[in-house]
Amino acid sequence: MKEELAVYFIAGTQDIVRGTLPSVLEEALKGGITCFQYREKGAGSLQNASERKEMALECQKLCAKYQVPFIINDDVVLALEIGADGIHVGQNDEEIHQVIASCSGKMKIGLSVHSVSEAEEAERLGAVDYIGVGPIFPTISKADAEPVCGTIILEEIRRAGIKLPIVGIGGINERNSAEVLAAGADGVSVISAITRSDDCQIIINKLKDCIVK
Ligand code: TZP
Ligand code: MG
Repeated sequence: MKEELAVYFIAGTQDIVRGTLPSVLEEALKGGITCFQYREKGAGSLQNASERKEMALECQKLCAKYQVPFIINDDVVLALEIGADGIHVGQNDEEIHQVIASCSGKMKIGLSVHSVSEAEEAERLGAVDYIGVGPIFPTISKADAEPVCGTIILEEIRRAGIKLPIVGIGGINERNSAEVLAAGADGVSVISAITRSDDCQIIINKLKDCIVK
């Protein structure tokens, strides 16, 4: 799992400023992302269930072509229906025990946490495969984001002995990713660093270079 978290791209229709989600995703896959999460959420997102499913299937197909895990954000029914590689939920999404009951053994389970105690609870559950921690830095991509926690939270979670794979999220780019990894994350998840770059291949290479091998 840790290797798959290295450069974890997240996007939905609402994040695309140039081109289409499939075209941006394929560029990112060519550039070497290690994981993709389809997150259709907030202003500008697809609202129609069949359009979302169609988009999910198109993204899933692209990920399969490049052998990159395809994860769905906060939609257990869709994830099960199309056989996604994983489901990711936040603290205010579908209840984690319910997600585990429906998805454990069928796909990876990711959970967002914003504190040491939430990270400890995630580990205690024994069925969460990785945690997303953030927002590490201010983000332009999530209107209802929790307060910024800084890289210190990663150090605190590691100091508490949490062994779960960690991916940092929120305002991460090629200039600050080394700091996120040094603080204890196994990888970085990004939206705008890729969707708003002129050349995502260069950005992805830089993000990959920060991973200590
Ligand atoms: N959860 C916490 S911050 C965030 C999400 C989904 C958005 C991250 O986007 P960006 O553009 O990489 O800051
Ligand atoms: Mg949420």
